[in-house]
Amino acid sequence: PRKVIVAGAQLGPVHVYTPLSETIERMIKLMDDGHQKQAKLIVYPEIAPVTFFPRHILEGDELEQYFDREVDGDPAKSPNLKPLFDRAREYKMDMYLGYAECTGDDHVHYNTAVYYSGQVDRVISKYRKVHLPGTFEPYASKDATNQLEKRYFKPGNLGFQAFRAPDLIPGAVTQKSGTKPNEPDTLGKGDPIMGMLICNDRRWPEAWREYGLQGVEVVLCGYNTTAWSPDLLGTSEKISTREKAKEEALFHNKLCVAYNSYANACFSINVAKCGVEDGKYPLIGGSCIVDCDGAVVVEASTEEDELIVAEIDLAMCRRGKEKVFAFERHRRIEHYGRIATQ
Ligand code: CDT
Repeated sequence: PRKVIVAGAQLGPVHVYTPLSETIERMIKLMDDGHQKQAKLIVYPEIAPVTFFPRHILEGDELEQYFDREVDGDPAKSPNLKPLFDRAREYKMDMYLGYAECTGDDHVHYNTAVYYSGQVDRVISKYRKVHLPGTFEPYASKDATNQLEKRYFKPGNLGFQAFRAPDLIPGAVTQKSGTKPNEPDTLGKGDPIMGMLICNDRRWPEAWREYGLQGVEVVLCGYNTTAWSPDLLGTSEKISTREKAKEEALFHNKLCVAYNSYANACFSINVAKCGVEDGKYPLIGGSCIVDCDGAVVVEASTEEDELIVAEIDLAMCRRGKEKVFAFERHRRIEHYGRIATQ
């Protein structure tokens, strides 16, 4: 067995007026809870510490206040985020942390997640959101819910790089430096292979498959998904009420993460920021940990701060990766040309 206890730290609403220190405190409280429950990895939502600001038209300092900058090339030293890394260090806990990133030298904005290894006390991987949803210009109607990610972020430039989480599982064979993540001699025995996505990315099977082809065992994904925005999502008779639209958004969330976990024989930890922000912008909850057969292992039951925890056994991934449906072995790439060329 390759067992590890993992946690998803769902966050309830964070409003424009919520002080950052208050949200960081809430996040730390969830980490404390995870530590008590012996979690070795905690996953936070997309742009976790602040309100989902891309719904607003902002510029100058009003916009910049939501972005974090690395210090000496290290996100763990960024003043706003540092308390989270400090606590994770104390607990030797690994952490996926989503935040809005402003690069130091050239001032580029990305929607970013980093993976901090509590075992080696270092940020060992960074992912920048590739699939940015929404529009550059706001909708004309002042009642519309905007999603101005194309205005505020550049598409991620780091691709989908799987990585190993050192010593996350006791007894795993440590990789020689320079070993590729899916090197066959240790596949299934080495440190676990991880991949990161951010929100909208989870709807693209190509993104998951990029990780699947690197032997991924756990995909981590934080999200902020609006529960009601007819402008963005379109309308139909089927989703004519707020309640029905939310039901559909929750259904599509689960559909994506369950199917793609199955199709790539990996676990996934999917974590929402949710509830109604600023009294008028509803976000779905539905945080869940999914196994490599596509089954939901545990799911949040509220739209508030809530920790979901599960012990997962990564040895279970071997069946899907090695037996009859092994997607890697039986693909027919000679027929897939359009996927990468159009
Ligand atoms: N944050 C984010 O990427 N949200 C998108 C919603 C897009 S438009 C409703 C998502 O895919 O959940």
